[in-house]
Amino acid sequence: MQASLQTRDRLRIAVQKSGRLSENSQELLAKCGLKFRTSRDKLFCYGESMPIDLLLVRDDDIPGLIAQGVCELGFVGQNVAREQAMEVELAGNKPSFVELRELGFGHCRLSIAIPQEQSFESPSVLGGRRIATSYPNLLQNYLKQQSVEASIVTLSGSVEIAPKLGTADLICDLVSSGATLVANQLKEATVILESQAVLIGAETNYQDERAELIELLLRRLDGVLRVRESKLLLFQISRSRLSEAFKLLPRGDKPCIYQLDGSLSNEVSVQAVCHEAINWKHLEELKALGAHTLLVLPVEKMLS
Ligand code: PRT
Ligand code: ZN
Repeated sequence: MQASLQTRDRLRIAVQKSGRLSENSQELLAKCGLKFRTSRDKLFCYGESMPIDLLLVRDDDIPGLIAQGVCELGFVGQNVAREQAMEVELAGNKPSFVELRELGFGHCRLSIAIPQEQSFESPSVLGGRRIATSYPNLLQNYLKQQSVEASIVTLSGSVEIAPKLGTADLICDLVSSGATLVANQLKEATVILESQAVLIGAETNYQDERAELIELLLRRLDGVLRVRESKLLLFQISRSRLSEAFKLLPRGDKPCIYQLDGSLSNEVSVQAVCHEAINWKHLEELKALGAHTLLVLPVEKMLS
């Protein structure tokens, strides 16, 4: 029987054991109030604060573990999630996981890169070339969309040295700072996927405790993700300037207004939770409107 069909009263989340996503993934779970006891084999960590356990695995294995029902949720790069979903789709099937939340870390792009001395006027220059990649399905889909025929050389690693070795003419690989491309005399020609870490999960309606645990975790995660950029802005201003002041505020919740010194004063105190960065310019513009006693405070937790 498929593991997801068995009833279970604990949830399992898979995260990358060691690599670029490990630290941020575990930090995010800690902020959601999850604590784990590390086991000796360091593969399975028992959840101590909630019935949620952790699996530490290779990132590429995470979508498969969800598909098999070994775990319910996982943290992976969109590059991995989309590549594996595309493989299933190109075979005419439906992927067995969905992207639930973008997590705001692990940003990179999957790009086609060409030797520095070459030019890239349009995707048609890829026609008939050999492209090395670890993302054959995303690349195949891109080439199909562009109506370009090229040959895909699938490699599991060290893609960037393929042109130097003569095993391919150009590459399709992940780029973040671009330093690796420069070091290999390559340049970014076109981006085929903008990627960041995502939470993925099975498209299953669990009939046991797991349904409630997923809902609870998503609610906490949403709170943590919102809080990351959020700040509480406090200031005092004349009531007559309020509508102008509101136009200057970064995106956020509806501000609360408090009357100062009883009903005689025209001054009000404003309290606004902003979900975008508040910079000096915002404060200076508010001050120019007559606002004073401006305070920007960090928000630690939020539950809406
Ligand atoms: O062992 P395991 O299979 O779990 O790890 P891994 O080696 O497959 O993955 P890892 O840890 O390298 O990357 C995990 C995830 O981090 C990726 O799937 C991406 O979602 C994300 N990520 C973000 C990156 C990069 N940035 C990145 N720069 N993954 C890889 N790179 C590599 C890229 O492949 C290239 O070799 O870094 C090099 C380019 O970096 P720049 O800065 O020189 O452009
Ligand atoms: Zn990997």
